[in-house]
Amino acid sequence: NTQQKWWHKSVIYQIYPRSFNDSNGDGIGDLKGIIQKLDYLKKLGIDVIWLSPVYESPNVDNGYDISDYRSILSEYGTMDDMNKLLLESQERGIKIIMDLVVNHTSDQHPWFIEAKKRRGNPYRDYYIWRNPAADGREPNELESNFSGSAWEYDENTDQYYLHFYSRQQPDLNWDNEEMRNSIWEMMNFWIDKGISGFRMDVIDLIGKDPDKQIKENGPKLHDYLQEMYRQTFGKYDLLTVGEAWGATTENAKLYSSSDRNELSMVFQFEHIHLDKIPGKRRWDLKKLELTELKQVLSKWQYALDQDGWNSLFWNNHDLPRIVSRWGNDGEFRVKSAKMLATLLHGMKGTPYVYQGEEIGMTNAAFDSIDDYIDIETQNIYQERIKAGYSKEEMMKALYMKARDNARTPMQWSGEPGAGFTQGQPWMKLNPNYTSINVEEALEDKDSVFYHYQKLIDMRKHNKTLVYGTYNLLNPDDESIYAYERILENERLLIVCNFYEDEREFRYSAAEGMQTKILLSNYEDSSLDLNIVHLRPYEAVMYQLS
Ligand code: TEU
Ligand code: CA
Repeated sequence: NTQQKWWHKSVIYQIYPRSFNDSNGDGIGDLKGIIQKLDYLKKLGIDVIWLSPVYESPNVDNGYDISDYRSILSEYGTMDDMNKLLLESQERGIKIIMDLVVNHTSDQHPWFIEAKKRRGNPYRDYYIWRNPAADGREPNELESNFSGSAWEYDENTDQYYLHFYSRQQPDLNWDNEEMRNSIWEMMNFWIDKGISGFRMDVIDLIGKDPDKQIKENGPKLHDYLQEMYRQTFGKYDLLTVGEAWGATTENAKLYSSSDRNELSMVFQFEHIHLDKIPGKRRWDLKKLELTELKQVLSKWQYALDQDGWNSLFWNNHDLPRIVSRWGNDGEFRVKSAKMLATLLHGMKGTPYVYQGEEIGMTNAAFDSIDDYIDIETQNIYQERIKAGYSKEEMMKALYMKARDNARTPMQWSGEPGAGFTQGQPWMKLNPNYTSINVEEALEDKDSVFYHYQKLIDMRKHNKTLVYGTYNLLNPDDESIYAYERILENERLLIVCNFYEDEREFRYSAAEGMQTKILLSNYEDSSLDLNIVHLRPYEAVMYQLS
């Protein structure tokens, strides 16, 4: 990478506002609550906040259904609070990127309210309308990602409209130039406020071609992104990250090569799908294999080494907690959370930390379907119970995969309300807040928090960590993930044991080099690389020079 960018060495922290910190006791996180925690984030050392949606919204999908892009949901505060958040973050050297949800709007957005009025309405073509099929049914077989058909019938105008998410989230028609111009204006409004970039929700869907049943990676996708670049952020030095469930290493270069003028990077999800039975949905689980994780992550590291840029993440507001998935959320919670952090933050790319990950928060495991709030979860549960699945197997799948696993309120302390709220939290707390919380973590020098703090700090000073070339070792080893990062004469060696028993690792390429331990989750990790006995979930980062 010839051209260095500020976001190459940044670490980004995702805030899901509803569950982060409640300042006024109504049980809902808010902007003032975020401002109160900026010093905490400063202490953690992150450079950028990605703020999940805080815009006006009926909250069918917790803010991913926006009814006004230019105002703040009153539950979260006011535009004054938003301005204050930008200012106070800036004072602490923290940048803010906003969530850009422009594949769809809320059905309460004025554009859609207009569009629904009659076929000739000037906003009609902002959305995607089709006549019923000959038998009066849906125009085609396209399915919504939230279960059922992607088409909703509108009786008033006798047409169907498209929605890849809930029917309260109609898809925008990106082929309409006026619509695109409205989006550019809105983006420039936020850029003018001083934000540092955008995380772009399901951006790989905007080039859709519904008549050919093409959802992801449609023919016009990259044209639209290049137009967006020219019309909005291209003039500035901003960070843009596109959510792209359909990304492959090939099209990731289309998005993120610097000479293509599109995005800084994308979120790809191949490593997230490793527990999914191929061809089935993500609720149909298979066993995780470490060799597959190595294969996928390494493929991405190699592919974008010279061209493009990777984002690195384990978690977000849609995914289960990583310690409950690849780690161990019981006896070895702390060790495995640190191991997983070391593995990810040792790689080349921009790391993302999702709120609570830095203290090793775990999945929720609610006993009752009624405790799950997420629309996706409620829909899949109903759909599958109807289709004959048992309650037990569905609850098990939810425990592993429900998005609410990531959305339980942030655990700040062991007090009632977990220090998140003085009132009744909008969503049930994970009962383990009494022992897993920020207050405890800050008091314990061996906590997961301080491990993240070190990793985040290292990226600011260690060029090899930022730009070193990645090289996988022992691809077939089923329990140890080991790799090198190489830059000129310096080398980092990262060795991670994924299991709760002892394993051996041998490394012969250190001959004649000085070996130093930069970071470990045990106090006395071996310095002799000829044969390293790794204890449960042991993770060591060595520096060789
Ligand atoms: O997510 C995209 C998305 O497809 C996921 O919701 C996916 O359906 C699920 O998590 C895993 O299969 C984005 C947002 O991150 C999500 O919160 C929104 O619900 C969705 O878009 C619609 O805006
Ligand atoms: Ca509140």
